[in-house]
Amino acid sequence: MPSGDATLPGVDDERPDQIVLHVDMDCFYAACERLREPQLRGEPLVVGMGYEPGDDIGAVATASYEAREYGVESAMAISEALDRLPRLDEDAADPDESAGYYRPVDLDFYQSVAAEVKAILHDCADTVREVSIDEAYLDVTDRTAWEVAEGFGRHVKNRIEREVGVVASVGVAPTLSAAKVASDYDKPDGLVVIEPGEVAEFFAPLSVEEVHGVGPVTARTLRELGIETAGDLAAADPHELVDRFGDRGRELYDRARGADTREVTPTGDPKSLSRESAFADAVEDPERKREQVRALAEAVATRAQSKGALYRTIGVKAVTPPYDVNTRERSLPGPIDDADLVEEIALELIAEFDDDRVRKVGVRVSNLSFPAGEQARLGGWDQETERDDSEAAGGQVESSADDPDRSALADDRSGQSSLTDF
Ligand code: TTP
Ligand code: MG
Repeated sequence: MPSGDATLPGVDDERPDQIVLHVDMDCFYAACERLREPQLRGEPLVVGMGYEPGDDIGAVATASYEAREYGVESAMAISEALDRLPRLDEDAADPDESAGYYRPVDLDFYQSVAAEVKAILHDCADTVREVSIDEAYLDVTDRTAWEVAEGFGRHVKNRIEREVGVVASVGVAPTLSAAKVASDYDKPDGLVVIEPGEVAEFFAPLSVEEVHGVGPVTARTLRELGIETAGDLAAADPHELVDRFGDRGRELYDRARGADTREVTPTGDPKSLSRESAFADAVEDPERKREQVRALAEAVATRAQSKGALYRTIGVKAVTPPYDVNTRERSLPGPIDDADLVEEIALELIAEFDDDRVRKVGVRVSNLSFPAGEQARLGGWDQETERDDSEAAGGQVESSADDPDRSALADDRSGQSSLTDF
């Protein structure tokens, strides 16, 4: 154990209540090629983007681990890869031992393999965030426990290998960033579990480059300050880091400590869209409640429209002191996009609480459908992320037994940027 451990600051923003599993496929494109050409297994194999068989143009998309031994890396020019690992003459009677196979990218095929993997992941967890073609986060809190988390991780790995024929590396940890570090730690064919309370210790010996957001330039500056490892960064004076890097300094400090309070928010269509707003003090005046509901109804309807969503159910929420969450909803015969109707129904539903003291009101549309498909929703993200970030910062999110779509609400709030920006 490194001697500095005793002085490491504790990470109080870990989420021991959450079990996150991160999956990242090993040399994914190469693994896909090996599925349909089993003779490529165990061989050095380079998959090239913009590469034509026999040519030397394009860049390396991925290299098998055998090819990486020759110094071939993702994003390297094919011409350079060929210098390091000559192309095998596949027709030769006596193939050269120190040459490798080269194949062009076939994204459609890789996507079909990825879809099979993702189907297994969705079977292994209710909440899955797909990050890229070969990478996803799963919230497996309800499916396992820390005592048996390694076995669960192995189960996921084994299912992928048995049912699809490609190998995944898996990390299990209490936070998303630690789960990602864990899946990368013992690649290929890795399975690493970091238990709650062990995150800071696990991060400590890693080089600063492993801390998300630290590139080569920042790493050099940190080294000049005597900061070589994530542990050094975690033990550094945060004020000094802020002096040197501004707000980013604080962020890097937190990341080095493994602090990460994010939840796994699912990709895909939201199940509901909602807006809520708290009063400074509980309000009895029915007109003030109505005024708030009108504004929220309009905001929700506008957001649904920006996402190209139709809804069939309109609901309200009224939180009464001390903290009772009451929800009412009404379903329509068919899907609609009608801001006036959202307001009208929301006002009728909230009338039941006219005589109650209410500390918070909300409006929600659910039973969503997206007739125009993916494209129509893309424009909604940025606008939504901005607004939702400011709302999330207010800490207004609450959990409640009679609010089954809370995970969908949380998804709305954090938006896409929460993962990619971290
Ligand atoms: P990665 O998961 O980064 O790489 P990998 O799966 O090939 O290897 P590892 O075992 O280290 O996870 O990326 C997934 C796929 O994305 C990869 O197989 C090919 C593609 N890709 C590119 O096309 N260009 C790139 O620069 C990188 C990094 C990946
Ligand atoms: Mg991968």
